[in-house]
Formats: sequence, C-alpha cells, structure tokens
Amino acid sequence: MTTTGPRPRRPLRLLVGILVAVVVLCCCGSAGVTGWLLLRPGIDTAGKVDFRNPLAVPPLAPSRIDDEGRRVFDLRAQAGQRDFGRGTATRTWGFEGDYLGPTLRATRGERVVVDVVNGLPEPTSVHWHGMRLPAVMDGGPHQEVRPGATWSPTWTVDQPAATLWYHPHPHGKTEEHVYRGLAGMFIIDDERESALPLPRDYGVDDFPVIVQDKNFDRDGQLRVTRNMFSDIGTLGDTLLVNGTVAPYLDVTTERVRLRLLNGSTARTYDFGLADDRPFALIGTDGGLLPAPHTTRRITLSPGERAEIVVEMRAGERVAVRSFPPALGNVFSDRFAGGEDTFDVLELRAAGTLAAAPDLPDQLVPVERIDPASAVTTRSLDFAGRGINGKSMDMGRIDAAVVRGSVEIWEVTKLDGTPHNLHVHDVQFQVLTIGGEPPPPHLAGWKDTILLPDDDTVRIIMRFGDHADPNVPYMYHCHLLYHEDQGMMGQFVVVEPGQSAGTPPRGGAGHSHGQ
Ligand SMILES: [Cu+2]
Repeated sequence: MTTTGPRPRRPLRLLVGILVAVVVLCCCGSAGVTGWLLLRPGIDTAGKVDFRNPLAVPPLAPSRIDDEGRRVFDLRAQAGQRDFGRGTATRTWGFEGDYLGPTLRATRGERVVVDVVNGLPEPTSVHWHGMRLPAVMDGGPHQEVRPGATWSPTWTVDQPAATLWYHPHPHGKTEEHVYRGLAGMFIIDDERESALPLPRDYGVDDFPVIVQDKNFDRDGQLRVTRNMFSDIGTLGDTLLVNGTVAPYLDVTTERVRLRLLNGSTARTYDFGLADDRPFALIGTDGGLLPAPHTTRRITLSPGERAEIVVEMRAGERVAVRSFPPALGNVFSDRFAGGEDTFDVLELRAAGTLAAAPDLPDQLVPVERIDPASAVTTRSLDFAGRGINGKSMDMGRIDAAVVRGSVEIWEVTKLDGTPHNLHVHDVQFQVLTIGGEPPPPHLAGWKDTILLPDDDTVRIIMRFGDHADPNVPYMYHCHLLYHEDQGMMGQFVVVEPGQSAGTPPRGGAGHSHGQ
C-alpha cells in the first residue's frame, strides 16, 4: 500500500480497451462466432421459472455448552451428492450434509467454539466472514485444516446483531471449494435487535436466502467455467437458493424478513420484487441500519448481505427477481452478467396471514466513525490480478495496523473489470463513493463493497484489539477467481510501536486451534 493523493480518472483507457477488443475480435475471430458472442442476449428467466420446489431452509446448527460455558458447534466438511432436480446425482461438498451448511447462531457476549472437521480429501479452511476475532481464529489461508484434522477456533462474539456467513478460504482454491457447496450463515443476535418489533422467528417469518449461480455439465455435474471475453470467473445460468432450484416460499405472516446473501463466486445481483413493489432494507453486512430504508432494489456483489422486510397481502404471489445490475461499463454489462435477469424465489402468501407489527421508524443507533480520528490513510489500487501492482504472497505482510486504531482506505478500481473489496476482522463505513456521500444502502456497517469503475471508494474502520504481529488478516477481491489469482493482500494488527513479524510459510501449520 502507498499513501498518495487523488488520482485522475481513466475512462479513456477503458474505452480504448473496448475498441481494441472489438477490432481484434472482428479481425481474428470468425465473423459469425464473434457476432454471436457480441450480440447474444443476456440470460433472462423472468416469468419463465416454474417455482416447483419448496425452499430449503438450512437447519439451525445444534450446539452445546461446555464446562467453560462456551457454546460449541460441530462443523464437518464432507463430500456428498444431491439431485438438483435433473435426475442425476450431482457430486457436491457441504457442512454437516451434502450441500451448504447449517445456520450457526450466537448472541453477542457469548464465547463460541466451532469444531471444524475436514472430512474432505484435500486441505480446506473455514473463514468467519464479517466476524471480529483474533487472526489465528479467522480461518483464512494461514489456518488450513488438513484432511482428517480438527480445527477448533474459539472467540467471544463482540459485535452488533448481524447476518454473517462462513466459507472456505484455502490458498488459491476458494472459488472451487465454495462453488462445490461449502458455505453457511452465521447469525448474531443482541439485546438491541431483540427489543425491536422485527420478524425474527427463524423459518417462520425470518429466512436465510443464499443465492448462487451454477453451471451444470451434460452429466449433471457442477462445472467451473471461464468466459472468453471476461475473466470474471464462473457465471452460471442456473440459480440455487439455499441449494434449491426454482424455489417457492410459503409466507404465513404479513411481513417476512429475508436475509439475502450473495453466495455466488462472481455474479452480482440487483434484487427487487417482480411487481416492483417497495420493500424495507433494514440491515447490511455488519448489522441493522439506523432506520428502515424503503427501496425497490438492492445490489449485492459476491459476499455481501442485506436484510429486507417484504410486506405481503393474503393469497398473492410475487417473485424476488434479480434485475440487470449496473457493473460500471458496457463491457461488464455485456460479458460479466450486467445484462442478466433471474427469477430467484416466489413468495406465496397464505389465504390468511398472521398479523405483524409495523416496522419501527428507528432501528439502532450507528456511531459514525470520525474521519479526524484516523491515524493512517492508505491507497489501494485494484487492477488486473493484483492490488497496488502486487500479487498475494503468503509470506509478505502488506500493512501493519495498530490495535484499536482508525484508518481510512482509499480504494480505486482501474481496470474496468468488476471487483469488490472485502476486509477481514472489521466492519467499515463508507465515507465517499465516487466523491459522493454513500447512498442509504451503503450508509451502514459493511465488510464487502462493489468498487465503482475508474473511481474511488473511501472507507473508514476501527481495527480490533487482537494484536498478533505474525498472523495476518486478509483483504481482497471477493470475486473468488480473482482472489485465487492473487488479488489479495495481508495486514497484521500490532501493539503500538511494534513491527510486523513473519507469517508462517506454507500455511498448513494449524490443524488445531487454541
Ligand atoms: Cu475482482
């Protein structure tokens, strides 16, 4: 990272790139193939999904309290198979089952332990996305779990109620491990959220909605694919919601809370309702907003979450739809999913709906971090497969952050390809995006943000108190193919006056937690 002033925008560079690409394609490719690739319509399943399957709801993970008063979960990664409605057994991976994993749930202040068992034939890891915790518990590439090994991270949950999630983060193989089915939700509760009149009865009026796009090959197996004109990673043509194809959800209450998670490896969605009715956005990655925000769309790039509340009338049906997301430029629109429309999930209201209280005008106070309290400002340029021109190196610490300090990071995307930024250990706030104050949906706690084209996002965050000069946290693009290709850096949290140490090389050193 470097500390520099504002940089010029580079729309010209992008335009030239697109023109060169078109010229090259027209000269080199066969005219027919090139024309088809350039002109073929985007995917559009609006109105074409038969919603034939009840939405699977991941079970709440059972837990026990050990003799130290800690809440203990079991989480075994394992291979399995599932018929996704194609009449074939698709080979999958899952936690405690064949696909995805149970929903972990804990209350702020609790100490948790997760006994992660690797029942897979290769190393993996489990990262607690959005969680504030010591780096050695974070589950990044330095906490690889070998086949047959158990890793038992433990930490005290100390952050506001939020919809977090967990997924593997092994070095260079995250896309494949998530794509095969390893992911699940981690819901945090707290007193403030519990005191509000919000739907919170899991599986009754409060549902996880984990959205993933997949490609199946002729044998019905999941296939990681590459696109000739965008190196965004796998874009699928079939949606799974909580692992269900063409799902519907029976709604029995006047208001239903959906915890949307973009669990896809590359695709960005712009969620709304098919009849364009407004809904209430009540929370983003790191917790509730100060007040419900009424809107018709919420854009989520890979890894981002949103909690929304939808109002239903008795007997009606309405689909959750993903509209074409604005990805920043015509090239991304064309080749990175920016023209695609998907019907996601049909909400089916019962003939009689249980009453639900009105949403409160206010939710929770969200302290704004004062920019004057920042001790360091860093610049991160995202381009190609690197950050500030560097590819991920497990042995290199890119930044040392003082425990508990506030920093501003200025993040600029320079290459016209969709990227987002995820920072481990923190929830940040957006100061400006493209020079403007954040819109309401980016004004709450975030840990992942889609980067604007040729422009800068300024974020501010207070780092945790868990100093460890040797074990780094990650920051990276959460388009998992890019992450695997090296668009990732490492920071350590240190005591005041302390320097960064040396991370363990190789990353396979931890088969047991502390
Ligand atoms: Cu990226």
